[in-house]
Amino acid sequence: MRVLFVHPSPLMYSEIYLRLEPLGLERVASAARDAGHEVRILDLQVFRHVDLDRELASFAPEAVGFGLNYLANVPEVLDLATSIKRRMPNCFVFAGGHSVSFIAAELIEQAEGAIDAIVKGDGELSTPTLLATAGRGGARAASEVPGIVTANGASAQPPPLLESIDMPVPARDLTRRRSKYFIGELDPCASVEFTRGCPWDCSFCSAWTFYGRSYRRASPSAAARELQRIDEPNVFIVDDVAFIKQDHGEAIAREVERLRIRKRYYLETRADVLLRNTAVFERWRRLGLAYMFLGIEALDERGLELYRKRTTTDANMQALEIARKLGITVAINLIVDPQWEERQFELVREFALAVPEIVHLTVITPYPGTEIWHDQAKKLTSRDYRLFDIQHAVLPTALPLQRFYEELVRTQSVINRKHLGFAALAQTFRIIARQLAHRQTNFAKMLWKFNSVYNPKRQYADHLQEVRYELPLSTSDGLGPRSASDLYVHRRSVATSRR
Ligand code: B12
Ligand code: SF4
Repeated sequence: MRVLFVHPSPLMYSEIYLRLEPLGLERVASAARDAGHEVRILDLQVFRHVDLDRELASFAPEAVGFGLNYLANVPEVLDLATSIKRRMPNCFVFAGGHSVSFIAAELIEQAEGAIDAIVKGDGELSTPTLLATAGRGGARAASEVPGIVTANGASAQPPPLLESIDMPVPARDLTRRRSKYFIGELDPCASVEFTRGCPWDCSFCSAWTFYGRSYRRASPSAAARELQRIDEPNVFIVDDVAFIKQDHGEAIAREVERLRIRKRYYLETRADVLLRNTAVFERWRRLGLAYMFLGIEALDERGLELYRKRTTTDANMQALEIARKLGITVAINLIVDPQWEERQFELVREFALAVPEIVHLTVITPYPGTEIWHDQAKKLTSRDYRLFDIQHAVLPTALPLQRFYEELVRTQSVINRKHLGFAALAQTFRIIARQLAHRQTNFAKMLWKFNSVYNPKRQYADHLQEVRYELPLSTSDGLGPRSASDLYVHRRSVATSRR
């Protein structure tokens, strides 16, 4: 079959800092290609809708698969799927990814025939089976494939979990315009996966429910070989929590040293992991680890408990000290509660100005698949998919909504100005000069975008747009109190290693 995989457009609010290759889509595309299909990828983060039209005309795909990791992309995908079905009624249209796995049945209904099937969970095993079945018997037969949901219902079998994440190797050769992928000054930047899953269970997060709390590790030799294959000088390690297991991180480091791979890295981890496994971060610092994102989330014990972070403010502050000593630039995330008033924003501004780290703010958002969805979904003030990007408030705000955004953006711009202060600017210009010499312009463009993107009027106006597609309240996993394991997409854990 000729299969076209499509990643939707970026969300404006994330594009300002980064734009990264669609690694999950590349892995699924690779699995489909290994199964004998003719495969292409079109990433709408770096191409436009007219390019998709051209691709549909020239490639004439028999199947189109959309990546739907993000709820905010659902309206765009519904519109694209509808127009593809109108234009090519025999084309098999399917979707897969993180968010769509939690709303599969509802989305099939909402698509009114434009989407034939949804792949829940890991896509590498199910997709080739789905394509083979669709090729033989069309959409009707597809509902028999484990982990697949169609208009005929869901397969009784849970989605198959990939035992080893060493294979398939992502089809990076299929993503075009790769120089457009970057994160901050790591420009251009590729992505790599060393582990999959997270053994913690934070109440606002769906990473652990998606993988049924399983945790899988790539073999050190496969991980290093993959780094070796990457052309870009910079790499984003996409693991939910990097280097949970010190020995695993050390073993990959040994291979990287043996192969003399030299790159600069960005990763995300937890403060307690950094405290416990400092040695492995130190070693990776020597190998090129330059940036680290720490999900601190709250500045007080009450908040940490509420989000079930299972860490303490002391541990968080100690971790920041360690990162500073190691010379790693740290961005920390804090969760904004819509119930905040001016005083709480003021405290965050004071904190952000007092620490050298970059402080990033995200607004608490109940996503299907999280525990807070079950307590909070009934309170939602909007179910417009596009607002579920953790930069908008979809729960009631204590301040009038406009005031809330004014405070939020004011806090974000204080933080932004701090990093564009005089000393930072001098350094920034050196980086830009170096990158322009290599024709990389993503970072330079990003710096000037902040004010046009983060604008309280614009954020407020986003709530006033016409809403054509709403996130359904009765998602497959239902509402109301339930046991955590009822939320899992993958129900069988492999290679589970708890903390
Ligand atoms: C890397 C990452 C990013 C990258 C995205 C790079 C890219 N273009 O794909 C960046 C940093 C840009 C990013 C941004 C955001 N992210 Co993000 N991100 C992740 C992260 C940490 C890993 C994703 C990844 O690459 N995993 C490795 C690959 C191999 O797995 P995968 O993508 O899930 O793909 C597998 C399956 O999902 C499936 N699959 C995926 N696509 C497809 C397509 C088809 C057709 C099929 C059949 C199957 C399939 O098969 C794949 C192989 O098994 C996840 C957490 C997680 N554990 O998933 C959060 C996560 C997906 N992100 C999240 C969020 C909230 C965001 C932001 C909204 C945050 C923000 N405001 O900045 C933005 C929005 C991005 C946008 N739309 O523009 C949430 C999603 C919540 C939700 N329910 O919507 C997650 C779950 C994090 C979390 N813990 O809450 N993110
Ligand atoms: S927030 Fe981080 S540590 Fe908590 S469950 Fe999600 S990925 Fe794991």
